[in-house]
Amino acid sequence: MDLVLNNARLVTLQPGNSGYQTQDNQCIAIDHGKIVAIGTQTSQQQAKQVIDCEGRLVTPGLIDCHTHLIFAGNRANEFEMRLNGVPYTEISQQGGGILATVSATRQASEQELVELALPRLDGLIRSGVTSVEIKSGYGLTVADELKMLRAAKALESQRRIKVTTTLLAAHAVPPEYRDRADEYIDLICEHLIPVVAQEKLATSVDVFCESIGFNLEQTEKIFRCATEHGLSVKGHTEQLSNLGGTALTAKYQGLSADHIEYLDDSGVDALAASGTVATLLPGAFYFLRETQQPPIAKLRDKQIPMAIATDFNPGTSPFADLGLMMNMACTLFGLTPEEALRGVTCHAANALGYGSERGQIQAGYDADLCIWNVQHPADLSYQVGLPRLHQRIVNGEVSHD
Ligand code: DI6
Ligand code: FE
Repeated sequence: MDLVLNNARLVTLQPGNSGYQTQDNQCIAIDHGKIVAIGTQTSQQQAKQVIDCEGRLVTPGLIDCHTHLIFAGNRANEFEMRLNGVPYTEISQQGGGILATVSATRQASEQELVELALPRLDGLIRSGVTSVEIKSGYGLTVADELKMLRAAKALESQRRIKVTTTLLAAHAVPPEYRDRADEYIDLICEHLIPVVAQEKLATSVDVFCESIGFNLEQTEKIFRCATEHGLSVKGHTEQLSNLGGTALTAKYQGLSADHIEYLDDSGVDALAASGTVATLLPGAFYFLRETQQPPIAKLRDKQIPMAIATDFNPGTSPFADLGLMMNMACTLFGLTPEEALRGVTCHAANALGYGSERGQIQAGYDADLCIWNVQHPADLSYQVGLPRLHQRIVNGEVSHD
């Protein structure tokens, strides 16, 4: 045995459990990066390393299933503009917004992008994140999108963290393709998705399906192409208006539909039928001072898994703290702290296609764990900004990041 955790207060988040089902005095045995046994006693004499958790709470490592961590530049000026009364859509139409970050990101080298991302990643790590999804989408050329994906992957060699990458070339129409969005979609389908699939630079493809992004027809073209190349799909859908992107994502067995403030009943039904995860991004809701609430009661009623993520990005969610998002999911959307914890563990794992490997404490699962300096699991949603993480374990290795 490589590692044994003793005297842990466990919240396993195994399916079927309702309530936290907290269990005290538990041991977890870990070998070759995987959890091999859970119980009240294990054969710890043979373990190479033993950690006494001293009764601390142990949960699965947290999973941030939606971020835009790689970018250059800063948009504090737009924050100021918005508070002086200019709406986000207008800033974006004037070449600000996403396109402002695109021009800064194009000028940065892959190495510079890695350096800029590290402090953001460290924020997430301090909040207990062991797996993070990172999207491209600020390059919008073949070369710059590939550069972003490579920079995202390179973070794995800098910190003890698992990175999942998503191609979001359809994030905005690049300035060179102004009024020629369909040609840009063709470029993505013909020259980007095949390379990304071939070089395994991403496992899924995302589209910003919105009036200021791409319409349903363009979104479907990308989804069809991604599927043909063996990549999963995801959507930024129903964030600012209801276009039907969520139902389209569900039609392509999407891993997740994200934002969904404007989701209607038919969109909820489509999610229920496909098993697609509903990812809530309360940071963007809060930062844009949105008032339209995602349809939480209906999602709950249909037992649609709800994930929670930071959406970390320079324009609409500059918050590198997944615990803060758990708190916001509770205070702004009315999730229970238990739903919030499932949202950043088992449901977030499903949103990345890792539902049978990560996000739960179960034999056979990856040994990605957090040991917390808190007593009750609700504390993880209740408190913000306190140094409550005691230790993080990724693939059975204790992290000292
Ligand atoms: N929706 C968002 O909230 C972010 N992207 C998206 O499609 C915003 C990204 C940005 O403003 O830079
Ligand atoms: Fe996003």
